[in-house]
Formats: sequence, C-alpha cells, structure tokens
Amino acid sequence: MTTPETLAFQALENFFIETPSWGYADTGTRFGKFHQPAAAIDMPDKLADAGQVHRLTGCCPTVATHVLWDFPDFSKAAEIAAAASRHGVRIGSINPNLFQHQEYKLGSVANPDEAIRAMATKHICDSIALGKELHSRAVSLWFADGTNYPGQDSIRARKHRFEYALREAHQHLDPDQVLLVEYKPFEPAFYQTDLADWGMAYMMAKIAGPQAKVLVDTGHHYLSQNIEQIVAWLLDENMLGGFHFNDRRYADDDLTLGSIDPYQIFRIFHEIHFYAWERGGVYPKIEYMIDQSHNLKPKIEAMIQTVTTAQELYAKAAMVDHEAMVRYQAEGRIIDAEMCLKKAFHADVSGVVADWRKSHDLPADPLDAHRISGYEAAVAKERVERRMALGLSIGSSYA
Ligand code: PSV
Ligand code: MN
Repeated sequence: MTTPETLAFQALENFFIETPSWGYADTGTRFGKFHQPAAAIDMPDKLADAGQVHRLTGCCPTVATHVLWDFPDFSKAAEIAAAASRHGVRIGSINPNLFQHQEYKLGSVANPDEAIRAMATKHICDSIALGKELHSRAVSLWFADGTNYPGQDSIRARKHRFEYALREAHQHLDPDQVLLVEYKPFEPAFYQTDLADWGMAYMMAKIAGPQAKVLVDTGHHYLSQNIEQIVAWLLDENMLGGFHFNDRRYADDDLTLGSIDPYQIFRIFHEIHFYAWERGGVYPKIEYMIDQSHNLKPKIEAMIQTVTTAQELYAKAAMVDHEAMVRYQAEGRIIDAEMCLKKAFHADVSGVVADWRKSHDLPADPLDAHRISGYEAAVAKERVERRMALGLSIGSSYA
C-alpha cells in the first residue's frame, strides 16, 4: 500500500537541488561586505565547498556557475570540470554575466548601441558553447536591463531588441540544452525592467524558441504575489524551466529558503506534485537551484540548512492526499480540501528523512556532521593565509 511516508521517501529519491558557486564566496550588500575567514577565494574553493555540501546532504550533485566570476578564461573549462569531479560534483547551470561590464550601463541585449547588443548576444552564445563543452543542460539568463527614468529609452524598441537577441541565442542550442529566462520586477533598474514579470519572461521564451522556458526566482516578485499560481500556470503551459530558491521579507533579500514563509515553498512544491499526480507520477524536467549569497551566516552551514529545508518541504508536499483533495474540491468542501494541504504541511517528516539518509549512508544530521567535521576551521586557516599572501582583504576582525 502507498502510504504518505512512501510518497515522501520516493520524492526524496528524485529531488536534487543545485547550489550556486557564488553562495560560497564573500559577497555583500551595496553598503558593505563582511568577510568570512572560510569564504571561498577561487573556483576550486567554491567547488570544494559545494562538494562538502553534497557529501553531507546527498542531494546537490551540481554547482551553478556565473561565467565571469567562475570562468574568466573559457580555455580553463576542462580544468574546472576536472576539479569539480575531484570534489564529487559536476558543473550545473551556466549563468552568463550581462550586467557587470561598463558597456552595459544602458543595458546588454536591449542597449541602444548595436555593437553592445552584439557583444551581449555573443556572450550568451559563448556561454551556450561552454555549456555544451561541460555537458551542462541549462543556460540561465538574467538581465539587469531596464531604465531608471521615464522617457530614457523606448520600451517597445527594447522589447524588440530582446526578441532579436534571444531568437539568435536559441539557434545555438544543442537539442538537449535548455535556455532559462528569469524575470525580476526591479533592481538595478528602478523605473522599468525589460523582463519584469513572468508574463514577459514567458512571452520572450516563446519568441526565442521551443527550448526556452521560464525560471522563477522566488525573491523576484512584488509582495503578496501568488507565486504558486504562476507555477501552476507555467506547468500547465509546459513552460516552467527552473527555480532560483531563496526567501524574502521585502525585496530580493536572499534570505534562507523557508526562513520567512515555509508554507509558500510548500505550496509551490504541492503544485508540482499535484501536476505529476494527474500524469500518473510523471514529473516535468525542472531545474531546482538555490540563489542565495549569505553576507552574515556561515556560508556552508547556510547552504546545508537551505538544502535540508528544501528536502523537508518537498517531502511534506508529496504527502498531500490528492485523491481526497480533488474529491473535496468537486464537492465544494473547502475546509476539507484545504486541510489536505495543512495536514501534509504539519506532518513530521523527520523519520522519513532519517530513513532516506540512512539508506544513502548519509549522516543523520548534515549540519551537525559538518560542524564536527573540522572542515570549516581547516579551510579558514588555509584561506586566511592564502588571502594574506595574495594581499587580499580579510576584514578588520581578522587583521
Ligand atoms: C539577480 O538578482 C539574480 O537573481 C540572478 O539570478 C543572478 O544571476 C543572481 O541573482 C546573481 O546573484
Ligand atoms: Mn536568481
């Protein structure tokens, strides 16, 4: 008999979440950066840290990369892939960087200057080629493009420039690659962002071609927006390509997944399980990724906390009794239908998660295991010494 616990266990067997390389390095807000002695300095460090997270959690085999930060020299791609494999992980999504070069002041693919648009489009195509070389499936696009003042540029002309660039990029994809289009309402553009919401990302992905899908970053919505409805619609249109998970209280806060509103993440996962249940248990191919860079929390600990929270919420959402729920829905029994979700959300999945970890020879408590492993102290010592040798800042408290 299929019990809720078996469903949760089965869900864990098929749940993998990608950690971001940029989550292991020192990052800050626009007001400052607090350096951590154990923060990764370079790509090999980031891969080692990602390897530690995967070793302890068993569900993060791939690492998202940002090309400018991780592959300043594309000719080193094979070396980086080899380093990843030494640490037991693989290179995951490739994120082109379309926001840091001086040329991008007025935008990348929507820039009024044709030469800059060509430069940005070429960078996307080069990133697609890098993805092919590394056997990585997803090329994930996020654009800071937009304007700060009414009248600064033609909103429609910018849309047309986007259409042109994304169509062009799509032509370079191999059949097994996917082009993810991420949206964000504001920041850094504060009047108008070219891809500001899921509708714009959806339209742009449709225009680009059949291998383009929408990426939902949970931090990229206005307050009170119903994200699970967006997810349900994208699923129904076969246009949901992936997630960037994080939590937020105000804007794109990069807080730990589930730290503010775990029920929202549960409801998102529920939409996915419900969709798959209607299809006899066949799940759509979705890239689950974390997009958090912690300025205050220890980075590896925060990543482990995030991953284990994601597993718990994914497992809980798998326990919803869909059969009962659709019956209650049809009968208009609102409270009973709602309680199907509440019951699963409040279910204790610690036993199932423990069984799953045991079956994979993983530590019962990954965070605890990390803390007693001595990893953090060992890398902190070595990285502080290396930072000093390289003349890099280690922050005032370590001077
Ligand atoms: C932008 O806020 C974003 O969510 C994009 O996904 C970027 O690639 C990432 O953050 C950089 O941290
Ligand atoms: Mn993101």
